[in-house]
Amino acid sequence: TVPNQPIECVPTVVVEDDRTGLSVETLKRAFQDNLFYIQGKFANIATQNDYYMALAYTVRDRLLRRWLTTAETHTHQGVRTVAYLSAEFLMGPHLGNNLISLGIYDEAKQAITELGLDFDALLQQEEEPGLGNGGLGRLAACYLDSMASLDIPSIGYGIRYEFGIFDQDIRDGWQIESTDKWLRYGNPWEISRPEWAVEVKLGGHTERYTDENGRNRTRWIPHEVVMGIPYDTPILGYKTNTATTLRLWSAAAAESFDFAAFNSGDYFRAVQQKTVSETLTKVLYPNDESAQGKKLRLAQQIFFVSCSLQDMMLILIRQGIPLEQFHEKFAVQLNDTHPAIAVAELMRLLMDEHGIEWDTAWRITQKTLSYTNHTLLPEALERWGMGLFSTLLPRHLEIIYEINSQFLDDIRRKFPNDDARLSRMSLIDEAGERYVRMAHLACVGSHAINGVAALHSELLKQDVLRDFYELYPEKFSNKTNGVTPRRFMVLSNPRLTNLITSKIGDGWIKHLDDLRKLEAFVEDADFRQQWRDIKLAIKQDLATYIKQVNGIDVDPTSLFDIQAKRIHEYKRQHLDVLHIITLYNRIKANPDVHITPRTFIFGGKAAPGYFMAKLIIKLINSVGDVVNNDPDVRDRLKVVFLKDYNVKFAQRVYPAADLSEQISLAGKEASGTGNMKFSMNGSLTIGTLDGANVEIRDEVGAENFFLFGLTTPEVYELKAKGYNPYHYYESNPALKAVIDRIASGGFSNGDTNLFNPLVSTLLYKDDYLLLADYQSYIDCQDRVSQTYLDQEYWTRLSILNSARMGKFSSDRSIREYCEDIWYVKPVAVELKEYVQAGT
Ligand code: CJB
Repeated sequence: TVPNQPIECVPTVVVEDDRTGLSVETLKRAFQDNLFYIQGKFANIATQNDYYMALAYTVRDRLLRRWLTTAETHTHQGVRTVAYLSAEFLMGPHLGNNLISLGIYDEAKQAITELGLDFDALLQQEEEPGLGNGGLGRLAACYLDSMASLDIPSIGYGIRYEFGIFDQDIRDGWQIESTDKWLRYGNPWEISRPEWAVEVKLGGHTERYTDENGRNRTRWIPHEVVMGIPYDTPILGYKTNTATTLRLWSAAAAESFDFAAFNSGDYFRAVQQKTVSETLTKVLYPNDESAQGKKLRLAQQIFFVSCSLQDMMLILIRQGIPLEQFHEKFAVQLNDTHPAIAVAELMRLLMDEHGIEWDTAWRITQKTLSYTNHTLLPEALERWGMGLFSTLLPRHLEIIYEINSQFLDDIRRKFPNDDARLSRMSLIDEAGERYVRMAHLACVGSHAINGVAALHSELLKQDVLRDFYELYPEKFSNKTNGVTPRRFMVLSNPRLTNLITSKIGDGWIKHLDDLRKLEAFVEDADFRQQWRDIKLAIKQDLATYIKQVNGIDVDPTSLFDIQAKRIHEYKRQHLDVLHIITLYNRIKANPDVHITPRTFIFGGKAAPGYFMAKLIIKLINSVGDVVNNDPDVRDRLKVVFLKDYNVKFAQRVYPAADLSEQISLAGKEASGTGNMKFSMNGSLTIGTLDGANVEIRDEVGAENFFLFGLTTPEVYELKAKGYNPYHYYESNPALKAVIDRIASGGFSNGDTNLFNPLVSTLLYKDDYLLLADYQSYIDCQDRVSQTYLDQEYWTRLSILNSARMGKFSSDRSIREYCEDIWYVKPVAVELKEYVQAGT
């Protein structure tokens, strides 16, 4: 028999056994069994990781029947499936989430505790798969959770990076990066499927030939062929039988050995090719919101896109479905432009590999693909230098030229004599060095284009994609981001979850709009007290952690003011710092001044090559060193930078916030999703009218949101008339004192050089208008401090914030994608009875 041919046999698994049973007793037996048979350890030598693995396998066993039945159901019903293509999936730890989805969190906890082990420590043991940078990758993960929970046939396709986002340490206030060896101790959640490997071509040249039917065809003779091996992870929906798949591709050499070199005795050269191929999926590029144009990055993109499209085709071919029906069977979502090469690759596969004519292939491609834009920042818009592109993807370039030629003809018909428009819209940037514009390719090749918050989608239409909107207004829509309440409330905030559920039942976990029912309890003083007690207890836990890790004492009754996200100038962590120094200056001017005690907490990674972002981290830590240790401050202010912020850690941080900082310059943050996670957990927001903040404020009510700063039109106007940051510095004494304290070495032991790049950027450039927004921010922060003094009032606002966050469930987002873009409907998965052994 051929190894990858399925062989039918009689199922012999019994109805309920140690691999499926959900009772505490069964879980205990299964755990001990796995420790012995899978980890191969007696308890006396087992490590914490062995115990974690034993529990993970216990849980995975319980997913498998749902997982396989889901795949079988979707195949048999021949339904349309969503394929979510993303270069990043920031999944976070799987164990706790799967326990919640299975509904056996408490049973597992009891089983592990009765065996004398620390359940929480086992959850913490999981090394999270950090296969993403920030919001974009985490959104993909939330969407997988929602698609599974809503029974939507779906599959996530991405890259199995051997090293995910770097681990961050802080030394002497600076960020230090180290490699993230997440696979070091094994990954119990994935199953590799080498029998479904596919080949990806790179480099080389193309040739024309005439096929047996006399048609002119093109053949690609690659320089190199790399294998893609799929690794599958189950994604179980919340309290449903649907378990979908995250399929990540790992690169391997097509031939383990170059036999010619091997036979000539050059063993090392023979093995070298293997190393080169495997480099492809070695490491995640750690740049968020910036495109670098590196060859390896383009190779990663074509690699996972080609693997995924070939995989979809094989799924159809195995079922005897003609590829002319590709778009009826798959809706392929492009998560930003990272997978946009799919436009050319789908065309190539359909035409060159499967003999479909151009016009049919183009119709299939456009009906299949849709594109989500995630950013307005010009530096994040991907374009590839022509030299690089033609060397790596010669055939794709030919296809792109042909698409472009037809596309430009189309524009000429609709907008005659408008050469400026043609050059603005062309898929090729011809001004100076030539580039392929990936966002343009995605727009032309897709039937739908969306932004990720109402404001962002409007700005796309008015600005970045304006020409495309004028050409195809019908393609554009908005799909405001959402986040999963399973991970970011139920799993990360069990205390609040229990309180909410005790009042309104647990329906809200799947229907987040039900949180509105909490409004009925706002005037209930007992309820408010319970709400406050829970927040305080969570803050106490974080304070303990901060003491352990940072060695800083923080007061859990102080206002926890948190900014946690990637470090970026447009996100303006340094505006937050200007506020801290303003308060510090007030204390230095008068130590007895009234100050609402605050703990300023920051978390986030800077791209390793982003100097200014790294300097902002250094500034936060330097200000902390001074403020935390100045006796005049009398512990009223504390500044803490939490290192190595990731999903696992974020789950502890969101529930602990009183105040969430969402202070990007208006018009810069596409949506934000941390803003939603904080607010769901009862923190109030201080924010600008940017991204989804606008909609959050609409939902929670203007009176429950601390708004400050310029609006987007005001930003445009100010920039148009010529922005001069120095003017704000000169004319505002408090601001001047803050900047002067930094510039004069007040946080650098007198060194006036250290922060000079930051100071001079602010004074003479200030692209993100910190100085323009400074006074408005400080006034707003003063209102925050005042409001916090009235704890009863603050608690009301906190409850209302949670209660009104229903819109921001990723379930709502996914329903909108299903209805407007994918045309995919839920499919119920029924678990069949197992056949008893021997029957
Ligand atoms: N985003 O995380 C990234 N990386 C990028 O390269 C571009 C955008 C973020 O995507 C999130 C999900 O849509 C947005 O909420 C966020 O505003 C955006 O910065």
